[in-house]
Amino acid sequence: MTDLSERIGERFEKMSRDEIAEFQSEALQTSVAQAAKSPWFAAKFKEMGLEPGDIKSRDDVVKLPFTTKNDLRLSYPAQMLAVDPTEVIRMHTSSGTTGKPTAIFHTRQDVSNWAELMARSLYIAGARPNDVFQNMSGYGLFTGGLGLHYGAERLGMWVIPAGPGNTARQITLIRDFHVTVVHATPSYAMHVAERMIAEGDDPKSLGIKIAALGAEPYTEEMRFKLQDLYGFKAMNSYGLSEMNGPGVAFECPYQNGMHLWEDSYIVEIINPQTLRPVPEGEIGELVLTTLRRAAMPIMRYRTRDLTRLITEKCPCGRQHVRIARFVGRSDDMLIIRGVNVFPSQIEEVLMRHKWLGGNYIIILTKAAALDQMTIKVEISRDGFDGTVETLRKLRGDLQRQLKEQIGFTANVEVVEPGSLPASEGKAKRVIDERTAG
Ligand code: DLL
Repeated sequence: MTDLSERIGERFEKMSRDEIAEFQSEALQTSVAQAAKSPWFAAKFKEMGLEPGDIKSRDDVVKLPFTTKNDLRLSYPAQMLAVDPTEVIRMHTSSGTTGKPTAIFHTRQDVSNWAELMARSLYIAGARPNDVFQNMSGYGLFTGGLGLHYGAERLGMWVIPAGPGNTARQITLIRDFHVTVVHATPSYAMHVAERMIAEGDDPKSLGIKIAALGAEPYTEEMRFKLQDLYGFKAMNSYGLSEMNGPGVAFECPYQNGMHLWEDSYIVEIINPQTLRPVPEGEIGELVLTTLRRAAMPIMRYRTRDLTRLITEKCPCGRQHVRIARFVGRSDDMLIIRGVNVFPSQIEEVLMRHKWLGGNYIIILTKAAALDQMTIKVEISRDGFDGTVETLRKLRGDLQRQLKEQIGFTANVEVVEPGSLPASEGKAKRVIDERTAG
């Protein structure tokens, strides 16, 4: 398999809307028949009185049952396995920090399809075989390591499997091997930049051209800040272990939403309360059905991730539908004094300020039965002029802008650079110290 167009699955990448619809209808029938081979879906379909043959086109996806994270936990370890165990060559687990892990299985063909999706994703972001790629993601059960690794190799780049952490070594490797494409979480990319600045170094001097950034929510403002610091193009990258991992949706150079690979997933956006589709273009919960996975097909997986579809034509010419930057997860929504707040709304305000760095945390407490929110944010080493006057003005501005954004007053503490816990993987932004009741 030497031809680049074959390696990235160009025939899928270039599909027209009609071709996508036709392909999906076929692939859904195969995927449902395959799912029915697993004890979990066999029982589920039986309970619903559904025969795989009832699914005749992609529109019939609505007849299928939803699958939730809890279903995956209940099916642990292998109730959703749809092939003979000897056909499995890899498993991953999701990074959930609470409860039982959820295991996802892959056949050789599944791993190959995933590598193709990942290679295609990196390709549309602008990466080419002559690039040098450094993967700063955790290897192991987390999919950001091997997922990106296989994709980058499939594309044909020179791959450095650096893994996360050890920031000094990351910087040396990037420099010594003229790395042009990196992959990291946005919070870790920010940490590396701030470390360099603290040491009198300039992230721009690294010469990185493209950064694939994902695995956690981040705002457009955070993207701008990172692009400014490094001089690279920051490309949003989305995926989740249940749907393989990275490589579900990726940005093209127009950076106007992520193309979701519809040859591999059927996408729906639903209202999480009513479970009905939202009107086109409105924000709702992303629901995905696998089309090209044999070991573990998953029907209508409720991701909990909130986004909207962008159906206007993309100037890049690709016709796979785009999803907008995530607002957050339905389970990330904070309820503070009865007001619904997403951490991303706070990040948006913070990242607009040139005097502030990229690291912050939100602490929730209770005082006299009233919710209190304290935001600790690091000052920027190069942006801040060091005067008390500036600091006072900054706090005042932040408090006012946050009030406009979220509707109540938050305490803002501007802290020393490097004083908040640094992130190597997914950043933990919210500490909720409110006790129930
Ligand atoms: O984070 C897969 C991945 C690895 C994606 C590397 C991109 C890059 P999980 O650990 O299962 O898988 O976490 C999936 O992370 O449901 C979202 O809530 C969140 N997430 C992932 N990418 C983005 C993104 C990997 N670009 C969960 N924007 C998902 C916002 C994201 N949230």
